Amino acid sequence: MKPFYFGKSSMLFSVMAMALIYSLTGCGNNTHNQQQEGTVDTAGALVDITALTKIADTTLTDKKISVLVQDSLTSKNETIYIQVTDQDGNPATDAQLDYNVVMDMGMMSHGGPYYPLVNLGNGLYKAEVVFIMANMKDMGKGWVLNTILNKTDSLSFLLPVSEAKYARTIPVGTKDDGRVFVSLLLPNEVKTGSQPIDFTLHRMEHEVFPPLDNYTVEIEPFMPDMGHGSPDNKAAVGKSNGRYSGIVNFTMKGPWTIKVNLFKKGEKVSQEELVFPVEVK
Ligand SMILES: [Cu+2]
Repeated sequence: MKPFYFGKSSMLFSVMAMALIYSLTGCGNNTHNQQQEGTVDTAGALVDITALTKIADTTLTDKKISVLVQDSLTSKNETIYIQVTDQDGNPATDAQLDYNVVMDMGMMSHGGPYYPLVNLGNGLYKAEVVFIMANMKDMGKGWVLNTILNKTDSLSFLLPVSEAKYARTIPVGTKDDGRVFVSLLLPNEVKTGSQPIDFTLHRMEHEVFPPLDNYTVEIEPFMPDMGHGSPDNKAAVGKSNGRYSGIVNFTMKGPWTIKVNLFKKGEKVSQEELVFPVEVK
């Protein structure tokens, strides 16, 4: 990834300098993994909590806060689940939870795009964060998830964010909106055939990363080894909140790339073509 510049950002940290309890486990360390009962409906998609990996938990007075993820966290658009219970593990339904994310790189820190917390009920919350880079060895604490309970108590978790196997969040310069982070939400491996393809777009505005609407994400799937593309693809169009959805058609198995260009009012506005590798199984 190309280097990019972030302004100094100590604001979030000074607000959070209250009860900093770091409950870090390394990548893939599942020793605190704990089975939980039941599935939860998150706007149509069922989440099996028992299939999630707990990467951290900690206790604050009478509450316990756990951080759960699908497998592990990498430098892309990721979903994180936060669970609040009492000391006995019963869901805390009376808690009010907020959060933010900051990357501490030692000499400086910066934020990244994240969506408002979704309350799934039963003390379970869904956070969606775009990790625009991976943690770097010997450079600060890396990504920190700050949770704020009932507007007063702050608990911070170190997040082990490693480099994504295939690039899924790539920055690109644009004509009007400066540097834009383009995140492809496809998994590393997909099946053949026609299927939905989703993106999120965020721009940088000083220290925040607002979602970016009113673009069209043009896609061109391509098999570099064989020199062909595929028919019947549809550009991803906006669904608001920086979310875009289109159709991609992989006509055979093997390594593909998806070339991506950003358009606004029919004009190409991204300064270079982005290339996302996809393994079609
Ligand atoms: Cu960073």
